[in-house]
Amino acid sequence: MAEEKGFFKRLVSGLTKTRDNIVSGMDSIFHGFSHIDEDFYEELEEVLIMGDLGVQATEDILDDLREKVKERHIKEPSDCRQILIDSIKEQMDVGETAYEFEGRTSVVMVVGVNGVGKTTTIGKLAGKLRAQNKKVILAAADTFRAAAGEQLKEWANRAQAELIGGQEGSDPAAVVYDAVQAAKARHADVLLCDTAGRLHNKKNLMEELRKMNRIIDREYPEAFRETLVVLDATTGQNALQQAKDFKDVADITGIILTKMDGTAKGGIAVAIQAELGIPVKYIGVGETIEDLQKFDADTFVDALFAVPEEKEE
Ligand SMILES: Nc1nc2c(ncn2[C@@H]2O[C@H](COP(=O)(O)OP(=O)(O)OP(=O)(O)O)[C@@H](O)[C@H]2O)c(=O)[nH]1
Ligand SMILES: [Mg+2]
Repeated sequence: MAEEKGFFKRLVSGLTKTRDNIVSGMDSIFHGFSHIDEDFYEELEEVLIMGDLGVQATEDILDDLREKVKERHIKEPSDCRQILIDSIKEQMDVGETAYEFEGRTSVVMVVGVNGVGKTTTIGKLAGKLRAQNKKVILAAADTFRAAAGEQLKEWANRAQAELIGGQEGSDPAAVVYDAVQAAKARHADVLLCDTAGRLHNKKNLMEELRKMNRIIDREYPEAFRETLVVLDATTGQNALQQAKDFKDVADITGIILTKMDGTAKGGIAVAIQAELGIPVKYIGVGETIEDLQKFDADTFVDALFAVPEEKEE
């Protein structure tokens, strides 16, 4: 329980900039308007859009609010606050978020454009799984960038996981092949595959992903599969577009939003779940091995709208 409380506190503090960006704007509308009219809705819309909740989610949230205001004969703008909170939660509901791979023999492909935090996230995930006493193998299938293998090796050491790598410029699919054989031979619980964020072009990158997937399908059909897209929360709406691009070529099972610490654009978590229907499974809240947390939409919204302690009376 104490740990849970600490976790929530860290989330509340990590969301400070997003809160300043969205919630304080909303609160000034709730307090600044004496009645609910078109201007009120328009200003709310602006705050939600500026807060990176996305056009789709914003419209749905406001439609829902209008309906409830009518139904419940609400007159006070401040009475809209809780309705809005509930409505955001409802928008983000993508059903039960599954972490089945953590308890199965699984292969987790981690994809995303360059610099979003794939390698770091794999290191953190490996740390989490090792803490549960799982046997973890990391595949350094980013053979494109010179230092990528070294970087993953450091994380493997930190997390005490095994690493399978290849020469720079070698075929990433061959690395995946070797890693799968190693995972089978050594009875690994989870194989985490790091991939390149940048190849010669986007088509190339997507082709490479397909190829790796085919190899895992063929060589390791009994493994439970997970494909996670890593997105950098600080890039706001760009992150949403990246998720859509990957969704077109791969069977994406979840999203990891990194760099949630210190960004004002945390609202993108709402847009992603509402518009893509793909669960955000983890969020990155810093650069160390502990800075990866499971994501729960309700907790996220509660933390976003929480009154930070120093502001409490
Ligand atoms: N503040 C913060 N920084 C992060 C987080 N996740 C990753 N980073 C930092 O982001 C930078 C890029 O991370 P990488 O893990 O190298 O990203 P990548 O996607 O593997 O990059 P490429 O291999 O070049 O495609 C590093 O400096 C990380 O420390 C996070 O949750 N919070
Ligand atoms: Mg990397």
